Amino acid sequence: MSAKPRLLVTRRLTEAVQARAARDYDATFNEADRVFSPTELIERCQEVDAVLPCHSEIFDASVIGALPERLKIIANHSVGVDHVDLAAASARGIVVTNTPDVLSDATAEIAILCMLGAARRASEGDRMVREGRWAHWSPSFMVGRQITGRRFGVVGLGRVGRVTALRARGFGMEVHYHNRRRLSPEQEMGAVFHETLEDLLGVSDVLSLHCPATPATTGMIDAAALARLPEGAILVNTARGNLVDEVALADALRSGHLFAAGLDVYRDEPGGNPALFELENVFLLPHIGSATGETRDAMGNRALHNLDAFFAGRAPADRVS
Ligand code: 8YV
Repeated sequence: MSAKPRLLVTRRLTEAVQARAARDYDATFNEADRVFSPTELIERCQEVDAVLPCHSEIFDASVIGALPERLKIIANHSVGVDHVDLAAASARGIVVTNTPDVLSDATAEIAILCMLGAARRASEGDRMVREGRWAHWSPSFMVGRQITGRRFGVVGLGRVGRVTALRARGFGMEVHYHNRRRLSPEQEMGAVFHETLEDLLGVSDVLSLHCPATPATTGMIDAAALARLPEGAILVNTARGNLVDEVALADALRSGHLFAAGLDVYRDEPGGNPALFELENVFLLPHIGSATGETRDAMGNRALHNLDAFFAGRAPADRVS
């Protein structure tokens, strides 16, 4: 029997996933769950045939250029792959996979939480009660925005976008979307297609971002885009921080043009943007879109499934490059 492939798992994953990885691979784990520096990441990859990273490990061209010949696959534990330079990986003949589908429900739940948290001033209310500042009540106290029956604009009606749109429809929201290409009627599920982002912005009482971060989408929600949103709109971002110009967002929140924003992702992670912390009308979460036990198990299993296929000589189902 040939030796098991050597695998580096860069972050601590669920017990079930690590047990499966230990059973089927000659696996090295990161029990301390420390984020490796680029130098450490390169060092730890030297003796392995495969790596199973999270979005916290950046495989840019310089890291990929320093990977050993024997390393043939980067099996990501994430749907987003913007932390991997796909062109550099493909030039080196390294296969890259992701974990689509399995995190759509969990991420859609967080998008709805961000929408409601922003619309109904959840952070502000929570802080007030918790800090003992709730000394007053009146009919005009903490009045928020009702989202029922409003227009829900989706940028990127892909897997996560579609589940989120279905959930939004549960609130009687009318779904609009913009994609590079119009979807089939079955995939659209009655959502109204807008050929341009500009058109979508104009009709979005709530705008929810679900597209990948690419050079083309970086900074797409800038000052001009925010200005196109209807007065009192709400921005929800559970995709990637760099889709949004956070300086412009803070301005739009400060001026009141946007009623609020609900964010799970930031340009700088971990940490977020201190300019946003000062504003009452933002609901902020620390990138936990897919953070449920079920989904973490499913993501780990999906990554291992891709590795199993690759080492069995088959095409991994979720190959992105
Ligand atoms: C994950 C994510 O928590 O899958 C993604 O792209 O952003 C998150 O859901 C993270 O990437 C895990 O590596």
